[in-house]
Formats: sequence, structure tokens, C-alpha cells
Amino acid sequence: MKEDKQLSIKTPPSSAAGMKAVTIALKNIFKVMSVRKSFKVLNKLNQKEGVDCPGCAWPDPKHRSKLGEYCENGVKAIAEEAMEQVAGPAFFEKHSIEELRSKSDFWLGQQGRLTHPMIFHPGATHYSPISWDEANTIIGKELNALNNPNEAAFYTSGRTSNEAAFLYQLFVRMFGTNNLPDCSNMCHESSGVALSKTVGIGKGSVTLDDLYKAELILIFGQNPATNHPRMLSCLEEAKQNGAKVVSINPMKEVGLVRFKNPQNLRGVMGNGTEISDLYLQLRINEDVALLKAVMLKLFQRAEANPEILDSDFIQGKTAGFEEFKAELLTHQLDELVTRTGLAESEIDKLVDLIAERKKIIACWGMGLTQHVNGVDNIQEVVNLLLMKGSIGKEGAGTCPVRGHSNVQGDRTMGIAERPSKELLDKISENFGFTPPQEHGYSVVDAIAAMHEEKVKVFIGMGGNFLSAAPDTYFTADALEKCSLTAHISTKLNRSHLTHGKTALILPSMGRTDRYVKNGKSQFVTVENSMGVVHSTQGVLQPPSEFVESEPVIVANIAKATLTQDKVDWDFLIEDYGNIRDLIEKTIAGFENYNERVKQPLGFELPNGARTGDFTTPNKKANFTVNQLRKDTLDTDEFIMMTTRSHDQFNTTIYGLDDRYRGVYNGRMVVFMNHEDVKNNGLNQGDKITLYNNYGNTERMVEGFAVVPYNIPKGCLATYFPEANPLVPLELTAHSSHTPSSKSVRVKIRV
Ligand SMILES: Nc1nc2c(c(=O)[nH]1)N[C@H]1C(S)=C(S)[C@@H](COP(=O)(O)OP(=O)(O)OC[C@H]3O[C@@H](n4cnc5c(=O)[nH]c(N)nc54)[C@H](O)[C@@H]3O)O[C@H]1N2
Ligand SMILES: Nc1nc2c(c(=O)[nH]1)N[C@H]1C(S)=C(S)[C@@H](COP(=O)(O)OP(=O)(O)OC[C@H]3O[C@@H](n4cnc5c(=O)[nH]c(N)nc54)[C@H](O)[C@@H]3O)O[C@H]1N2
Ligand code: SF4
Ligand SMILES: [Mo]
Repeated sequence: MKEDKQLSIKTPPSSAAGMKAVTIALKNIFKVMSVRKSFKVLNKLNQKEGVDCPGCAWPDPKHRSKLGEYCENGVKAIAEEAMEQVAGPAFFEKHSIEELRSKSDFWLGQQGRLTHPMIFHPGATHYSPISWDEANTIIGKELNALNNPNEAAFYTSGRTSNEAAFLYQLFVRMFGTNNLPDCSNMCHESSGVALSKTVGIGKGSVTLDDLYKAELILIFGQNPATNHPRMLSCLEEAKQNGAKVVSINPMKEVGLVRFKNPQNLRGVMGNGTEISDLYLQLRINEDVALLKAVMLKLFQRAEANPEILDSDFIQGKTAGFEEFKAELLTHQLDELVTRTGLAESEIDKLVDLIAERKKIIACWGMGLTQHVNGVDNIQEVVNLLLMKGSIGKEGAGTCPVRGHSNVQGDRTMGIAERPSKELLDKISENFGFTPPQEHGYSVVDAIAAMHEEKVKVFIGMGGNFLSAAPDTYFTADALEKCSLTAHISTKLNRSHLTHGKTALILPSMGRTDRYVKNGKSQFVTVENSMGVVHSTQGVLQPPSEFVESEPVIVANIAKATLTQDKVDWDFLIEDYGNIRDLIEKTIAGFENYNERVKQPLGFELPNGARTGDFTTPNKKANFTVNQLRKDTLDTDEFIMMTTRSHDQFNTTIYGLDDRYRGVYNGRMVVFMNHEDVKNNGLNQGDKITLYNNYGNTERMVEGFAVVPYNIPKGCLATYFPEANPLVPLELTAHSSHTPSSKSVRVKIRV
């Protein structure tokens, strides 16, 4: 794909998926892989005992379609990972780091799979090859030269398998720190915090079967057509079973309007399925106001009609109801409605749907979590479900839809900067050492600490820390201050190019790669968004003999670092079943791990919120009181979200189109309400500067082309990571420290 084509803006389509998605997916993969190799992996993709899709964490249904149990973006994820092109030593000899920095993220990704460990020596201009042994020795030396283990930070991105994640956190804690920031900090951390406090488990409560049985599904701040495409077939089935669907989202997302399932005739030949029965385009970050308005109205209606609330559930299973109700009644309905930007009649339609139904599921994505009040957003969702008794029973509950394919599993394995006491006690009992007890750094804390030179070594297990993090220039400075940055990666990315005084790239296998040890193929395990643990096994030849499997990489770093070692790392990587035995001993819910994971469907982890046995300290589901945000915008200010295009997976750019929003050949765009475009004297395609002034620091990005769009007045949308320089490091959600990348105040300059 050429990058020099002109940006073009068209009317967005009226439905998502359909046969077009199939053709685009196949075109994508055949461009970079042979047809034979493509089908070798696609035939196994998301099949029982096959390759788990490296895309999102959406679960697999019990019955798998033989036509293919995957979506367009799953195919793109495979093409990105398994492409035949390689970026080996010759590539790095040809291109200096300075030259690579001038290239786009899209170009970097197109250069192919990393094949050799590479090092950047202080003062060099290029990366050069290094052996694994030497690379591990350097890491060991740098880590052991620190004054204190807390001067190192160990990042994880959510593709890492359970086995690799478990070993990684064990190594890091044996080394002596809880500095385990992870991508979750920027993602569903607000969900984890809010759900642990209110219902006792930081994960969602529902299964796919619940979605099929729900009467009402509320979808807040999520764009499934792009980010969890197979969710649309699940919603289609739920609708056929009689469910109503409501989307609550400032942007009109095509996939939430109409879906054409390429696997059935109606999707291929007909008009497809209408997904949303009601679409509420509220203003950015006014979900708390909307939820409060809805709950106030439910209380008003319950005066005449008490059975619309589940008083048995409220009395028997919850705490804090009276305080919650008392605070809610202090709010003025008019004020709440005005803030949402919605007509009261639209809100009444939502209240009608909720009042008449008992089995309600709330799904959500980044549109709720990435705000200063991200935790409050989710706590208000829980308040609504609790009023209705819509949790802990069939067809009802919480459904935070996770991002990376194993982000939830990584947390279960102990990748957490604030580990539970239970985990630390178990580690101590099983491994004969006392793990550090004090909390470590989350992503934003780690950036601040690197900037202050309190953290000097950064190791990344997957991911692209620089581009994913907020405040890009500040984060770049922070990484450059480190003495060593080392990334375990499958593909080249910007974090390799903005680095510490010494830098390492350690090439890793991905999901699709086959790993054979002593003549035996090894599988690893993952946990999906609904708490099902299952195996995944690669089928393709890795891109080079120097590419290593993640658990092996971790074990070898541990061996080169730890002086008083209590773990037989070689034994563990001899057969990954040995790692699973240790996981079983350490983490609750993994009894008979090696046996149960061999079942074709895997197994479900225990979930108290699913069964109504809440594991909060008071054993109740807790109502909470959440404040309404007080700030208002200046008259010339906008509130901006950063979001994903259809052609990207986070910082990996698959292509330059966002066809569901009608944008082609460009990513430097800003979506703006039609009237705002006109009132600011702008036209489609005009290039503008976006800037803001948090903490008296001007942050700015230039050259964003205006796209008039169906989004409320005063709201803007840009793509992540291009707009990340505008997200201040200190603008984070209370309690979860998640960057507020969905509500950033900005002004515009022509
Ligand atoms: N193809 C593909 N798949 C992916 C990813 C990817 O980048 N590409 N990323 C993966 C990851 S890590 C994650 S976390 C998920 C992310 O999946 P999503 O959560 O769907 O991510 P976003 O694209 O950030 O979209 C968030 C949605 O929230 C809406 N929104 C923004 N602000 C608000 C608000 O204030 N209120 C409400 N109600 N809505 C709001 C936006 O309009 C948008 O529709 O997807 C995963 N899957
Ligand atoms: N402004 C803004 N910022 C955001 C967001 C937003 O919505 N807006 N979203 C946030 C969210 S939800 C998330 S989850 C983060 C994502 O943050 P990250 O997880 O750090 O980013 P990714 O883009 O997923 O990481 C891609 C890189 O991972 C490596 N990789 C891929 N597969 C593998 C593998 O199997 N093994 C190994 N070792 N490496 C692999 C490749 O080298 C690739 O370049 O970004 C966050 N940042
Ligand atoms: S919905 Fe997610 S997990 Fe399923 S095939 Fe698509 S990208 Fe992969
Ligand atoms: Mo995420």
C-alpha cells in the first residue's frame, strides 16, 4: 500500500461486515503470505485446540463454524504477525535509527518479523546483531548494577501467554520489585477497580450464553465492528432470541447500527440485521449524568410501580442502597438531561426498556474507562444493574469487553503492580522467598519515575510503550534517560527507536509460531474476556532459528540475573506443563490445570459475581455514591476522544483506511460536528492544529484534516496514537490511574 495517496473522505457505509469484509481480509493476508500458509493458520484459527486469535479477547462460542471462526480484523492480525517479510540484521545495517524514526508506524510494521537479537551500543547510529547469551548477560549486569530493584520497571502487553506471564512476574518478584506496569493500566484498569470494589471480582460476570439469554443489552463506549467484530454475530443471535440492544456512544458507529453477517444468507444477500433498537449519542464523558438521570427516573416510576426495582435482591444481596438513593435524589433531573446533550424523550425510551426488563447486561469498552471519572462511570453502571437485580443470574450482569487476547490472563497470573496479599503469600509459601510487599509503579508512575531517573532499566514484554503511553514527548524523554531499554517483540515499533543509552531488541515468537522442544510441540494457555482458560498452539515455522518462545526468553533472563536462585528454570521450560503445575499451586481456580486445559473448550475460572456469591469483604454487592464532574469547557474549547480506526490494532497500523467512518488514505484527521465545522469557518479537509494547556504546559499536534461527522457539538475525535502528545501524563482516572485518553480538553487553531 502506498502512503503518498491523497486523503479522501466519503459518506460512511450503512452497515458493517458483509462480503466486503471477507474480500478485504483475504486481500490483506494474500499480499503478505502464500495462500497455502494463510490457510494453514486460518483453518486452525479459534478452532478447538487450534491457534487462539492474537487480536482481541472476545470468547469463542461452544459451536465453532467450519466456514471459519474469525473476522476481518482477526485475519489482519494474523497477516501482521505471520507475514513472510523479515527485518533481520541486513535491514538494520541498511537503515540508521535516525532514518527509521522518520518513517510512519505503518511503514515500520510492513518491514516484517524481527529475526535476531539486536543491540544499540551507546553512541552508535545503527542496531547491530548480538547473541542471546550476550544480550542476557547485559540485562543481568544492568539489573544487578542498580542500587535497588525498584530502579527497574518490567512492562507487559496483553498478548503474553499465561505461562510466560507467570514466569515473568515470578522472576521480577524474585529480583525484588512489584514494578510490573502493564497495558491494562491504560485500558480496563478502571473496570477492575470499580468491579472489585462493588461486586468482588475485577472481571466481567457474564458468559456468551448469558448474552444469548439477555432481554436487554446496553453497549457503552465500545466499537465492536472494529475492535471485537465477532461480538456482532453474538448480538445478532441475542436479537433473534428477543433481546433489545441500546448503544450509548457519542459517535454513530456503523457496526452498532446494522450488521451483515457474512456467514448467513441474510448477511450476504439481504440487508443484514439492525443491531441497535436505540442509539443515544450523548456528549463525551456524560455517562454519569445519563445514568443518574435514568436511575432518578426509575425511582420516580417505582413509586407507582415498585416491582420495576428488584427489592428482594437489593435487601438480600446488597449494601449501601440508602446512601446511594439519598445522594441520587439530590440531583436535578433537568440539569442531568442538559449535560448529556440528549432530548429527554430519548432518555425516556431507555428508561422504558429498562423498566420493563429484568435480565440486563451492560457491555463497555474504552469509552467508559479512559476518563478522569472512569471508575465512577463503571460504578454507576453497577448501581443500575443492582437496582434491577441484574447480576448473579442467567442472562444478566457485567461485560467489560477486554482488549488484547490474553490481557485478562496476564492479570490472573500476577502481572500487577498492586498484587493481592493472597498472591504474595502463595508465592512466599511455594518458592521460599519473601516477595516485595510495597506496591510498584503503574504505567504513568513508571514514566514519571523514569523521567526523574528513579527507574533506570526498562524491560518490555511485548507492546509498544512509547506509542501506547500518554504524553508522547514526555514519555520519550523518560525512556531516553534510562541506562537500558530492552523489548521482547515480534515486530519493529517506535519504542525500539526512542531508547535508553543501551537498547536491546529481543525477537519473540508469536501465537502463530510452532514451538518444539525435544521433539514435542508445546502449547500455551490464555484466558478470554469471559474467564475461560484454553490452550493455543502455533502451526507455522518461526521466521528464524534465533526467534525464541517467550517463557524461554524470561527463563534465560532470570538465569542471567538472579544470584540466589530458588527456581529450576531449565526444568520449567523443558515442558510447559511444568510451568502450569506451578501455576496450579500458586493461583486459585487452576486445580488440575494440565488435565482440564486439554478439554476442547478449556475451563471456566470461578466467578462469584456470576453466581451471586459476592466476594467483597462484606459479602454483598455494594452500591456506591459517585460525584458528578464539576468542570465546564471554555467557550472555544472542545472535548476530544482518541479512538481506533478500523485498520489498526492499537499502535500497529494495518492500513490507512477507516472505511466504517468513510476515511481513506490517512490517519491525521479530526472528526468534528457539522455545525462546529461551519461555525469555525472550516471546510472538510482543512488542516488544523490542536492544542491545550494543562498545568501551564502547551501541548500541540499539527496538520489534522477536518472531517465533518455525526458527533455531538463540542466533541472531537482523533486517532490514537497520533493524538497521544495531547494527553497529559497527570490527567488520569482517580483510583485506577488510567490515562484520560477519551476526554482531553483541546482548542483549535487554523
Ligand atoms: N481491530 C482492533 N481490535 C482491537 C483493538 C484495535 O486497536 N484494533 N484494540 C484492542 C484493545 S487493547 C482494546 S482495549 C479494545 C478497545 O475497544 P473499544 O473500547 O471499542 O475502543 P475504542 O476504539 O477506543 O472505542 C471506544 C468507543 O468509545 C466511544 N466513546 C468515546 N468517549 C466516550 C464517552 O465518553 N462515553 C461513551 N459512552 N462512549 C465513548 C467511542 O466513540 C468509541 O466508539 O479493542 C481491542 N481490539
Ligand atoms: N490515546 C490513547 N492511548 C491509548 C489507548 C487509547 O484508546 N487512546 N488505548 C490504550 C490501550 S486500551 C492499550 S491496551 C494500550 C496498548 O499498548 P501496548 O500493548 O503496549 O501496544 P500494542 O500496540 O498492542 O503493542 C504492539 C507491539 O507488541 C509486539 N507484539 C505483538 N505480538 C506479540 C507477541 O506475541 N509477543 C511479543 N513479545 N510481542 C508482541 C509487537 O512488537 C508490536 O509492535 O494502548 C493504550 N493507549
Ligand atoms: S473477534 Fe477478536 S478474537 Fe475473534 S477473530 Fe476477530 S479479532 Fe480475533
Ligand atoms: Mo486495551
